[in-house]
Amino acid sequence: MAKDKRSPEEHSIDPAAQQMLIRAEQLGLGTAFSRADDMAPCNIGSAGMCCKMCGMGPCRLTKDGQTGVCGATIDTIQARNLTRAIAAGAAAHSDHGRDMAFLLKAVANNEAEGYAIRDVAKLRTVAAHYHIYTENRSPQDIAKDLAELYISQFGQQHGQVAPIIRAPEKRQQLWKKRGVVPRGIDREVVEALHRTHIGDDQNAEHILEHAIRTALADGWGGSMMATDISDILFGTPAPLLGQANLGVLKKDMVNVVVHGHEPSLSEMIVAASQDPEIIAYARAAGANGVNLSGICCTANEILMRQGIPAAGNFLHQELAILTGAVEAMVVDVQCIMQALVGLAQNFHTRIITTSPKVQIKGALHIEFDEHKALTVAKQILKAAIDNFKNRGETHIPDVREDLIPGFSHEYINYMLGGTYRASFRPLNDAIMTGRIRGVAAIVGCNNPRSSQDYLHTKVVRELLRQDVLIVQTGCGAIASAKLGLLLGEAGLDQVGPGLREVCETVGIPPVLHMGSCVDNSRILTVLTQMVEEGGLGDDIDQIPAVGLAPEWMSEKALAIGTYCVASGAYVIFGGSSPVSGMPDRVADSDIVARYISEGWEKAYGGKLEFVPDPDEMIRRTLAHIDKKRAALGLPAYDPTRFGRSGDARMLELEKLPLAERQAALYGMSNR
Ligand code: SF4
Ligand code: MSK
Repeated sequence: MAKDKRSPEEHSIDPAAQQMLIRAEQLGLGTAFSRADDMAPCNIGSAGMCCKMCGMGPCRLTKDGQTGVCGATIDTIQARNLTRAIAAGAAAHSDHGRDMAFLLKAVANNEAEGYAIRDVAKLRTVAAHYHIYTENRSPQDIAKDLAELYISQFGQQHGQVAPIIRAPEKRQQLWKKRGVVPRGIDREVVEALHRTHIGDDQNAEHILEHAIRTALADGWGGSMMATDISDILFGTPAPLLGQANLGVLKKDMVNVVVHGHEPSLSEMIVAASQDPEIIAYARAAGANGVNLSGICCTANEILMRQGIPAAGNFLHQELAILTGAVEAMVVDVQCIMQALVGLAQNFHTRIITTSPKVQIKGALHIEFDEHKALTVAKQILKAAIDNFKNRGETHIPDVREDLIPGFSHEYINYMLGGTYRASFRPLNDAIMTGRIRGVAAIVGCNNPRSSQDYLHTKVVRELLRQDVLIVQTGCGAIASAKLGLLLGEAGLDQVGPGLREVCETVGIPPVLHMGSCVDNSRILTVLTQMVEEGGLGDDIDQIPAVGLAPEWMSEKALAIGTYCVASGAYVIFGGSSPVSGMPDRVADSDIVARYISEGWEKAYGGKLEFVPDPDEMIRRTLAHIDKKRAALGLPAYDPTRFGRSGDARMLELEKLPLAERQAALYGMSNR
């Protein structure tokens, strides 16, 4: 047993997770939490000071002035490692985008069983960005052209990836001037691997410029395309009621948990689960139907469009199996732990892999094929239903929270301005007056090296108190959902006075769930629309906004952070830094850490920093927001000016005697 073994309360702040961790202990089963306790990270590798790019190494640079066998210096090694991680993250997101583009093409050609174009308006809007002719053309014809255009972006060799034109004009010019406009998605990823091979690019800053270009190919390329197509095929999200946490599993039903990232199969599983044939099949097996729920970003995709509940975020994948109530966990791509199969062998749960790219030894593989997706979905559900009879004892924590997800940028635009004057004007105005101090995007993963959900929710709660409007995606969004922060009125007592007024007036929660990992591209779109609306400068780097990934763990998070920096945002990661070096022991081992902060800020107006302490994350966030407010000439943040309007204040005033109410209402100004 590890010396520093943590208790369930230290592993997670989520009561459902704590219950399941106690159960794991009782059963003598390991999870990512216990494995993290048992395995200390390598302090040289985690600081970015180890190179294993060739067979002369691995080289570990732990002394002043030391180089690798080839002569590589510490900054070159760190820049290479970071760039490779960013390229892997960009590849994962973008390959997801590629599959979506092929699906769109198949749907347009009537070759994809069960799918349809659900949001024709979005199809037309997206097509119009690229001057695809839309007048008097069928959605199928437009979709064919859009699919061809998007597919061509992967193998394109010259020019620029198409969605780049959706960035603010000034930002596009900056990227052109610095030579970082991505030419083609695959080209930038391949070049990142080439440049970081032994004996190639040996100038850290030059390597990192290509990291920027590769990340841009993700954010303003593959991810943006994935989001567009998901909305076109499955509907652009709008608010609806959902639930989150393990308590969404049902004792009397066949529980199927979909996990991973791609909505293509999971949307079809949603449809199949409501099919009378499948319901009858489940009833014949003694169950009350099929209960679908999600984990990770597949969860976010079907939660925000269909209201299918989320069983949890990244660190809940093993905990769901520990309930003993899951007949099948159906996985597609990304963030799927190999430990699932071994753990599932202690229960009746079947792990079903579905992607041609992802197989796990010991799992049942039922391959997804978009040409017969509904058939495959039914086959998967029948396998789960057949497994219901094997269920043993169950322990489902009675813990779940309601939430309102589905804040696409289109919906934010609509909710602020209404049907006839959809606009970001009210948001910009609220920031300009100081009612909203600024905006924070709090995104990214869970990491068992910290307490699950603690950093996410600590930062969210404090920034809300400080009148910062929060947008969330990915596992961060599910963390807040589980703790009840994604509800309208329910969370407003924890919110600063100005933000509360805005939320009550517009009728929104103070934390807006914007989707999955690839949907961080929606945040780029929101920032661009805020620039275009006017009053907050003429580029993204002038907006009082910060991006945070408090519990990051995946390479995709590094790609997201980097494209946000390149777009002008200050980005703060919690946890450990992959480029921290050990400046107290090895001089200059923090060259790259300094460059991606100060150097990138000078070049792009955005910077990337790794800050383990949540109080310091909050302090830096607020300081940055206030600095940007001052640079725009906006009034300094002053919460005492607000809180005298809004529903809650009116209800309070109603309780007062008339004279006092009048004095409160008319005796003081509410600027
Ligand atoms: Fe060592 Fe150079 Fe090979 Fe890296 S590339 S492992 S530093 S010899
Ligand atoms: S699933 S990348 S753990 S957010 Fe998108 Fe969650 Fe991070 Fe995977």
